[in-house]
Amino acid sequence: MGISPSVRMMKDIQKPVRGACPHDCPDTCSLVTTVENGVAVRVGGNPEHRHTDGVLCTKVSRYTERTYHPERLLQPLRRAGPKGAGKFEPITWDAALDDIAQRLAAIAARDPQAILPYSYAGTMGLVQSESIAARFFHKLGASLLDRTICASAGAEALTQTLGGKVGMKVEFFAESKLILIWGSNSIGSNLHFWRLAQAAKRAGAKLVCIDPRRTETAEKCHEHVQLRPGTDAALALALMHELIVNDWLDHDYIAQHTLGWEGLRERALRWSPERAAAICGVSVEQIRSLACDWGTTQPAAIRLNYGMQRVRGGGNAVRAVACLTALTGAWRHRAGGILLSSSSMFPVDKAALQRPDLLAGRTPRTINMVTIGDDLLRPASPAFGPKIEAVIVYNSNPVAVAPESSKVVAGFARDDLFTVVLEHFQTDTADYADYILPATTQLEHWDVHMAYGHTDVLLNRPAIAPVGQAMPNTQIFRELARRMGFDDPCFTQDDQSLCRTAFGDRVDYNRLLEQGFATLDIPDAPFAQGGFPTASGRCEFFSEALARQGQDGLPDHLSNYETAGSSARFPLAMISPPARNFLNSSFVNVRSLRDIEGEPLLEIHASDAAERGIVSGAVVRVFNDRGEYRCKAQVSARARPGVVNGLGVWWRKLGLDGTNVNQLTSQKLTDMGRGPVFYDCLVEVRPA
Ligand SMILES: Nc1nc2c(c(=O)[nH]1)N[C@H]1C(S)=C(S)[C@@H](COP(=O)(O)OP(=O)(O)OC[C@H]3O[C@@H](n4cnc5c(=O)[nH]c(N)nc54)[C@H](O)[C@@H]3O)O[C@H]1N2
Ligand SMILES: Nc1nc2c(c(=O)[nH]1)N[C@H]1C(S)=C(S)[C@@H](COP(=O)(O)OP(=O)(O)OC[C@H]3O[C@@H](n4cnc5c(=O)[nH]c(N)nc54)[C@H](O)[C@@H]3O)O[C@H]1N2
Ligand code: SF4
Ligand SMILES: [Mo]
Repeated sequence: MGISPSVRMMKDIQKPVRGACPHDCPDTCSLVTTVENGVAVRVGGNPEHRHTDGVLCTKVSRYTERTYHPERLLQPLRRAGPKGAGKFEPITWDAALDDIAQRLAAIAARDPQAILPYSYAGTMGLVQSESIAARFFHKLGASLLDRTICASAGAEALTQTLGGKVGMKVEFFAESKLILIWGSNSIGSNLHFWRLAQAAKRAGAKLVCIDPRRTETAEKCHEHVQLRPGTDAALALALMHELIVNDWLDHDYIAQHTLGWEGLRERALRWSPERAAAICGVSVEQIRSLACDWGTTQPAAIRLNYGMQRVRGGGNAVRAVACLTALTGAWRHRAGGILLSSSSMFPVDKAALQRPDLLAGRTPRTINMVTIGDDLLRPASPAFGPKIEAVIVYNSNPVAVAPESSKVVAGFARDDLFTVVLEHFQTDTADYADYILPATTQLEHWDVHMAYGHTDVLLNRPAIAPVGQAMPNTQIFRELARRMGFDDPCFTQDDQSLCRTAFGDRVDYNRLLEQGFATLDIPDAPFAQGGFPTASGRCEFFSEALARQGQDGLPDHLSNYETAGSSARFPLAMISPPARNFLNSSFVNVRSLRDIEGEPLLEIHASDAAERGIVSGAVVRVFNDRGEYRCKAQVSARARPGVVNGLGVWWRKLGLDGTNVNQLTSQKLTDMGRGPVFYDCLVEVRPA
């Protein structure tokens, strides 16, 4: 059938094969897969890679269970029932690809913008995410996708403050004397950072967790600031207030390496600890003592994570927190500063991988992946452009992970929508496909990875041949490109060559081939002498760029769209942070991991539960004007009064009533970066 993926030859490898964990996790571990007679028998952590240190999380330690899962998709499937019913029949690759190419060509002949790619970070690999796929959609002239579903508020905020997704080198947290773990459940979602925090703790450091949920991480820190969701900027501004009135400032660092100090000073002086305490729902004393710790301890560092930017004011909050590091000159020490993401430190040649030049002067519209629910239901209009007629989904499960699921489901259920899903499993999204195409996993293809929680590049070699008839995403798009008549040689570039293209000469590829990873050459204390990658070269308290967009140039507290206490009908705030044994909606179908998580749960504080006659184990209805979701209640000290925690992100079809927590979340957007506000959501809970 004319398909010969370059990875098909990997057969009788006996020795361990080095790879990289593909998942959307800051740790990007180096993997070692043991293969016997062509079968992967064990996936372990590489002891030679210092950030992995020989250890993997529970999820990926079970990778062979996922790879050889009895429900793994092994052949292309064509819909054989109504949309969403999940009924499919096998079809050959050639028949599937021929038909898909014909359907896309017909739509493209009218307006290619009616075709939409939908992808995120199912794999973070630079090759199996946006390389041939991006080239394909650029050549087609399809709608562009704004990939905002996770991190764009924080990313934009960091860019407007520090100049990019840059920060401390993670290894030096082990030498910090004070670590604020802010909006991050490190034990659950950043395990290898937690090991560094533990090392710091053993050496005498104080650990403080700032999180509305009493997570396993919060329990193990010296202090837990259990604030209301969406109030981090108020807390950060009050900390600044205290730094100013107590003169815990590095005046020299502020003068030389920051911009907008006078304005920020004036703003912060309006945020007394009393004012912030009332908004955050924490005590004045706790704010004062945290400020004293931050103002008087060096080296001091902040591990910020994305949990705190999933609210209306998420961008402002990240800016406010980032400013704290320059006020005290924390950056002077290699163990001081902040780390949210290290992505911008990687010299990736995105243009070479993705080839935006293939647009050839066309400027297709951009669809925000957060509002896919509304956008799939939108008719053609001059403002919107053509109705979306086709969606090609890869590396994502929007029906489960995108907000306001009832709309997302209604959109994907449209009979006049042509949907193709490239997947490992028949997910909630795949149930709505016209065609499901089986994709290879990380054990079966080549890839190269950057990281967002450390500064090493990793190479992933295939350990086994593709399972069943699975093909790498790249190969599927090559085959489609050929059928669409795209004859530019960039469509036949193979995966190993793409791995080289990703970094060009900027990373030693031979080193990657030899040891599986290569460390970027970055100074230990990158901003000790300022030199931020902003336009001014300074840490920008005041952002001219934001002011030009009509935004407040200084960070401020913006209250949530749905502020706790503002609605009599829906009095509880709901956050939906990740479950430890799932990764977003990945792994929910892996039996042994699902068994650890049990069932979809809503953690609720004893006082809120008692008021409603709810006991642990009871099935409850969680609802608001957007929908209703049933799950089990757990009366738990992990929840603070007034806030319920609906742990994510379950497959809808594996829940109690065929929905999940995103039935309740909204499609509103953050102040910066057009991101989602998953944790800015009011609900009511009743026994079912
Ligand atoms: N095991 C596991 N690991 C994961 C993931 C997963 O699903 N499971 N997801 C991965 C992904 S996609 C990402 S983006 C990363 C990071 O994903 P994050 O969402 O940053 O994940 P967490 O580190 O679990 O931290 C979120 C924490 O923020 C808290 N939080 C919620 N609202 C607020 C708030 O308003 N303020 C503050 N201060 N805290 C708040 C939550 O209670 C939670 O403990 O993790 C990745 N790692
Ligand atoms: N309520 C709520 N919703 C959330 C969040 C939350 O905290 N609360 N978190 C949000 C965040 S941070 C994120 S990042 C998004 C994540 O949303 P997604 O990026 O959609 O992540 P996953 O749910 O893990 O789905 C990824 C899918 O890609 C598939 N996949 C993996 N590798 C490959 C491959 O090589 N080829 C192909 N074709 N497919 C592959 C997997 O099987 C999986 O089904 O969810 C968001 N949704
Ligand atoms: S999910 Fe994270 S911690 Fe687990 S193996 Fe992958 S990179 Fe490591
Ligand atoms: Mo994410």
